[in-house]
Amino acid sequence: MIDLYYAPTPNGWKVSIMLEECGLPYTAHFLDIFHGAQFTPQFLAINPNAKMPAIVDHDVAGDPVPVFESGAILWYLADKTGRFMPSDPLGRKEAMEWLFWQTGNQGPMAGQLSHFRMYGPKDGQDYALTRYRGEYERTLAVLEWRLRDRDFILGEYSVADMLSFPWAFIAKNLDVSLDPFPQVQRWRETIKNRPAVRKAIDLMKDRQNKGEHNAGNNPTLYNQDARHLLDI
Ligand SMILES: N[C@@H](CCC(=O)N[C@@H](CS)C(=O)NCC(=O)O)C(=O)O
Repeated sequence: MIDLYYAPTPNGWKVSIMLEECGLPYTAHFLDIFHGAQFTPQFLAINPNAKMPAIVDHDVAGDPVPVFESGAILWYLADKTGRFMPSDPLGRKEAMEWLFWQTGNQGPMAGQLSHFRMYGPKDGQDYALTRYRGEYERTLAVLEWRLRDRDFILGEYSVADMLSFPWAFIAKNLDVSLDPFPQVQRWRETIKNRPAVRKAIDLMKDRQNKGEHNAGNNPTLYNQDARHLLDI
Protein backbone atom coordinates (compact mmCIF):
# COMPACT_ATOMS: atom_id res chain seq x y z
CA MET A 1 0.00 0.00 0.00
CA ILE A 2 1.11 3.54 -0.77
CA ASP A 3 0.03 6.62 1.20
CA LEU A 4 -0.47 9.64 -1.04
CA TYR A 5 -0.42 13.10 0.54
CA TYR A 6 -2.41 15.14 -1.86
CA ALA A 7 -4.55 18.12 -2.77
CA PRO A 8 -6.31 18.44 -6.15
CA THR A 9 -3.90 20.70 -8.06
CA PRO A 10 -1.81 20.11 -11.21
CA ASN A 11 1.15 19.02 -9.07
CA GLY A 12 -1.04 16.60 -7.16
CA TRP A 13 -2.56 15.19 -10.36
CA LYS A 14 0.85 14.16 -11.67
CA VAL A 15 1.10 11.53 -8.94
CA SER A 16 -2.57 10.48 -8.88
CA ILE A 17 -2.29 9.93 -12.65
CA MET A 18 0.78 7.70 -12.30
CA LEU A 19 -0.77 5.69 -9.45
CA GLU A 20 -3.97 5.18 -11.44
CA GLU A 21 -2.10 4.33 -14.64
CA CYS A 22 -0.03 1.71 -12.81
CA GLY A 23 -3.06 0.35 -10.93
CA LEU A 24 -1.11 0.53 -7.69
CA PRO A 25 -3.14 0.31 -4.47
CA TYR A 26 -2.99 3.62 -2.61
CA THR A 27 -4.74 5.61 0.09
CA ALA A 28 -5.13 9.30 -0.64
CA HIS A 29 -4.93 11.66 2.34
CA PHE A 30 -6.02 15.25 1.82
CA LEU A 31 -3.11 17.46 2.91
CA ASP A 32 -4.77 20.65 4.05
CA ILE A 33 -2.16 23.09 2.74
CA PHE A 34 -4.66 25.93 3.23
CA HIS A 35 -4.44 25.52 7.00
CA GLY A 36 -0.81 24.53 7.54
CA ALA A 37 -0.85 20.72 7.46
CA GLN A 38 2.38 20.88 5.42
CA PHE A 39 4.25 22.33 8.42
CA THR A 40 3.71 19.56 10.97
CA PRO A 41 6.88 17.71 12.06
CA GLN A 42 5.23 14.46 10.93
CA PHE A 43 4.76 15.73 7.39
CA LEU A 44 8.19 17.41 7.27
CA ALA A 45 9.71 13.99 7.96
CA ILE A 46 8.11 12.93 4.66
CA ASN A 47 8.74 16.14 2.70
CA PRO A 48 11.29 18.60 4.13
CA ASN A 49 10.14 21.09 1.46
CA ALA A 50 6.68 21.26 3.14
CA LYS A 51 4.65 20.78 -0.02
CA MET A 52 2.46 18.16 -1.55
CA PRO A 53 2.48 15.76 -3.38
CA ALA A 54 4.44 13.21 -1.38
CA ILE A 55 4.10 9.47 -0.92
CA VAL A 56 5.10 6.85 1.61
CA ASP A 57 5.60 3.40 0.11
CA HIS A 58 4.81 0.61 2.60
CA ASP A 59 5.09 -2.10 -0.01
CA VAL A 60 8.84 -2.54 0.52
CA ALA A 61 11.21 -4.78 2.42
CA GLY A 62 12.19 -2.91 5.59
CA ASP A 63 11.07 0.54 6.70
CA PRO A 64 8.47 2.46 4.67
CA VAL A 65 10.01 4.71 2.01
CA PRO A 66 8.98 8.40 1.87
CA VAL A 67 9.39 10.18 -1.49
CA PHE A 68 8.90 13.91 -2.19
CA GLU A 69 8.95 16.08 -5.36
CA SER A 70 6.60 15.00 -8.13
CA GLY A 71 9.41 14.23 -10.59
CA ALA A 72 11.22 12.03 -8.09
CA ILE A 73 7.97 10.28 -7.16
CA LEU A 74 7.18 9.41 -10.77
CA TRP A 75 10.74 8.25 -11.36
CA TYR A 76 10.58 6.09 -8.20
CA LEU A 77 7.23 4.56 -9.22
CA ALA A 78 8.44 3.92 -12.77
CA ASP A 79 11.47 2.08 -11.37
CA LYS A 80 9.30 0.18 -8.92
CA THR A 81 6.81 -1.00 -11.54
CA GLY A 82 9.02 -1.10 -14.64
CA ARG A 83 6.34 0.93 -16.44
CA PHE A 84 6.04 4.24 -18.32
CA MET A 85 9.81 4.73 -18.58
CA PRO A 86 12.20 3.55 -21.31
CA SER A 87 14.63 0.89 -20.13
CA ASP A 88 17.56 1.59 -22.47
CA PRO A 89 20.22 4.10 -21.33
CA LEU A 90 19.52 6.68 -24.05
CA GLY A 91 15.78 6.46 -23.50
CA ARG A 92 16.29 6.94 -19.77
CA LYS A 93 18.52 9.92 -20.48
CA GLU A 94 15.71 11.51 -22.52
CA ALA A 95 13.18 10.72 -19.80
CA MET A 96 15.41 12.43 -17.27
CA GLU A 97 15.82 15.50 -19.51
CA TRP A 98 12.05 15.95 -19.83
CA LEU A 99 11.52 15.26 -16.15
CA PHE A 100 14.01 17.97 -15.18
CA TRP A 101 12.57 20.22 -17.88
CA GLN A 102 9.09 19.94 -16.43
CA THR A 103 10.03 20.43 -12.80
CA GLY A 104 12.56 23.21 -13.52
CA ASN A 105 10.74 25.10 -16.29
CA GLN A 106 7.09 24.41 -17.10
CA GLY A 107 6.07 23.69 -13.51
CA PRO A 108 7.51 26.81 -11.83
CA MET A 109 6.46 29.16 -14.64
CA ALA A 110 2.92 27.80 -14.80
CA GLY A 111 2.77 27.82 -11.00
CA GLN A 112 3.71 31.49 -10.81
CA LEU A 113 1.31 32.41 -13.61
CA SER A 114 -1.43 30.56 -11.77
CA HIS A 115 -0.51 32.36 -8.53
CA PHE A 116 -0.57 35.87 -9.96
CA ARG A 117 -3.61 35.27 -12.16
CA MET A 118 -5.81 33.37 -9.72
CA TYR A 119 -4.65 34.07 -6.17
CA GLY A 120 -2.45 37.19 -6.16
CA PRO A 121 -3.54 40.78 -5.43
CA LYS A 122 -5.44 42.24 -8.37
CA ASP A 123 -3.52 45.51 -8.61
CA GLY A 124 0.08 46.31 -9.50
CA GLN A 125 1.00 42.95 -10.99
CA ASP A 126 1.07 43.69 -14.73
CA TYR A 127 4.74 42.82 -15.05
CA ALA A 128 4.40 39.55 -13.10
CA LEU A 129 1.47 38.45 -15.28
CA THR A 130 3.23 39.41 -18.52
CA ARG A 131 6.43 37.72 -17.47
CA TYR A 132 4.89 34.43 -16.37
CA ARG A 133 2.32 34.25 -19.18
CA GLY A 134 5.19 34.70 -21.66
CA GLU A 135 7.30 32.06 -19.95
CA TYR A 136 4.36 29.63 -19.74
CA GLU A 137 3.60 30.13 -23.43
CA ARG A 138 7.27 29.58 -24.18
CA THR A 139 7.11 26.17 -22.48
CA LEU A 140 4.02 25.34 -24.57
CA ALA A 141 6.07 26.18 -27.66
CA VAL A 142 8.81 23.81 -26.48
CA LEU A 143 6.21 21.04 -26.23
CA GLU A 144 4.75 22.03 -29.63
CA TRP A 145 8.13 21.50 -31.28
CA ARG A 146 8.73 18.24 -29.47
CA LEU A 147 5.31 16.82 -30.41
CA ARG A 148 5.53 17.70 -34.12
CA ASP A 149 6.99 14.34 -35.07
CA ARG A 150 5.85 12.02 -32.27
CA ASP A 151 2.65 11.10 -30.46
CA PHE A 152 4.02 11.63 -26.96
CA ILE A 153 7.05 13.39 -25.48
CA LEU A 154 9.23 10.26 -25.53
CA GLY A 155 7.42 8.66 -28.47
CA GLU A 156 5.35 6.35 -26.26
CA TYR A 157 3.17 7.51 -23.37
CA SER A 158 5.40 7.88 -20.30
CA VAL A 159 6.08 9.69 -17.04
CA ALA A 160 7.23 12.68 -19.12
CA ASP A 161 3.66 13.14 -20.38
CA MET A 162 2.12 12.59 -16.96
CA LEU A 163 4.33 15.35 -15.53
CA SER A 164 3.72 17.90 -18.28
CA PHE A 165 0.05 17.26 -18.99
CA PRO A 166 -1.56 18.80 -15.87
CA TRP A 167 -0.28 22.33 -16.45
CA ALA A 168 -1.24 22.17 -20.13
CA PHE A 169 -4.63 20.78 -19.13
CA ILE A 170 -5.51 23.98 -17.24
CA ALA A 171 -4.35 26.46 -19.91
CA LYS A 172 -7.82 28.03 -20.17
CA ASN A 173 -7.91 28.71 -16.41
CA LEU A 174 -4.61 30.50 -16.89
CA ASP A 175 -6.23 32.60 -19.63
CA VAL A 176 -3.95 31.13 -22.29
CA SER A 177 -5.34 29.93 -25.62
CA LEU A 178 -3.98 26.70 -27.07
CA ASP A 179 -4.90 27.77 -30.63
CA PRO A 180 -1.26 28.46 -31.60
CA PHE A 181 -0.28 24.99 -30.32
CA PRO A 182 -2.16 22.35 -32.38
CA GLN A 183 0.18 19.50 -31.44
CA VAL A 184 -0.18 20.33 -27.75
CA GLN A 185 -3.97 20.40 -28.19
CA ARG A 186 -3.94 16.98 -29.86
CA TRP A 187 -1.66 15.52 -27.16
CA ARG A 188 -3.67 17.11 -24.33
CA GLU A 189 -6.92 15.72 -25.71
CA THR A 190 -5.51 12.18 -26.05
CA ILE A 191 -4.21 12.14 -22.48
CA LYS A 192 -7.32 13.80 -21.04
CA ASN A 193 -9.47 10.97 -22.42
CA ARG A 194 -7.53 8.16 -20.79
CA PRO A 195 -9.76 6.56 -18.13
CA ALA A 196 -6.95 6.56 -15.53
CA VAL A 197 -6.34 10.27 -16.11
CA ARG A 198 -10.02 11.16 -15.77
CA LYS A 199 -10.21 9.23 -12.51
CA ALA A 200 -7.01 10.82 -11.19
CA ILE A 201 -8.19 14.34 -11.96
CA ASP A 202 -11.52 13.75 -10.26
CA LEU A 203 -9.81 12.69 -7.03
CA MET A 204 -11.05 15.05 -4.25
CA LYS A 205 -12.41 17.45 -6.85
CA ASP A 206 -14.67 19.02 -4.24
CA ARG A 207 -11.58 20.25 -2.36
CA GLN A 208 -10.25 22.41 -5.20
CA ASN A 209 -9.41 26.01 -4.35
CA LYS A 210 -11.69 28.10 -6.57
CA GLY A 211 -10.25 31.33 -5.22
CA GLU A 212 -11.64 31.28 -1.71
CA HIS A 213 -8.05 31.01 -0.40
CA ASN A 214 -5.90 33.79 -1.83
CA ALA A 215 -2.96 36.07 -1.07
CA GLY A 216 -5.28 38.56 0.63
CA ASN A 217 -6.68 36.16 3.20
CA ASN A 218 -4.31 33.21 3.59
CA PRO A 219 -0.76 34.06 4.70
CA THR A 220 -0.16 30.41 5.66
CA LEU A 221 -0.21 29.45 2.01
CA TYR A 222 0.58 32.57 0.01
CA ASN A 223 2.92 34.83 1.94
CA GLN A 224 5.49 32.43 3.28
CA ASP A 225 9.00 33.18 4.42
CA ALA A 226 11.74 31.33 6.32
CA ARG A 227 9.90 31.63 9.63
CA HIS A 228 7.22 29.24 8.43
CA LEU A 229 9.87 26.54 8.72
CA LEU A 230 12.27 27.94 11.32
CA ASP A 231 9.53 28.54 13.91
CA ILE A 232 8.26 24.96 13.95
N1 LIG B 1 8.23 21.13 -7.11
C1 LIG B 1 7.13 20.58 -6.34
C2 LIG B 1 6.02 21.60 -6.27
C3 LIG B 1 4.96 21.22 -5.28
C4 LIG B 1 4.04 22.39 -4.94
O1 LIG B 1 4.32 23.54 -5.29
N2 LIG B 1 2.97 22.08 -4.22
C5 LIG B 1 2.07 23.11 -3.76
C6 LIG B 1 0.66 22.89 -4.23
S1 LIG B 1 0.56 22.84 -5.98
C7 LIG B 1 2.00 23.08 -2.25
O2 LIG B 1 2.05 22.04 -1.64
N3 LIG B 1 1.91 24.26 -1.63
C8 LIG B 1 1.87 24.38 -0.22
C9 LIG B 1 2.75 25.50 0.26
O3 LIG B 1 3.37 26.19 -0.59
O4 LIG B 1 2.82 25.70 1.47
C10 LIG B 1 6.67 19.28 -6.98
O5 LIG B 1 6.72 19.20 -8.22
O6 LIG B 1 6.30 18.35 -6.25
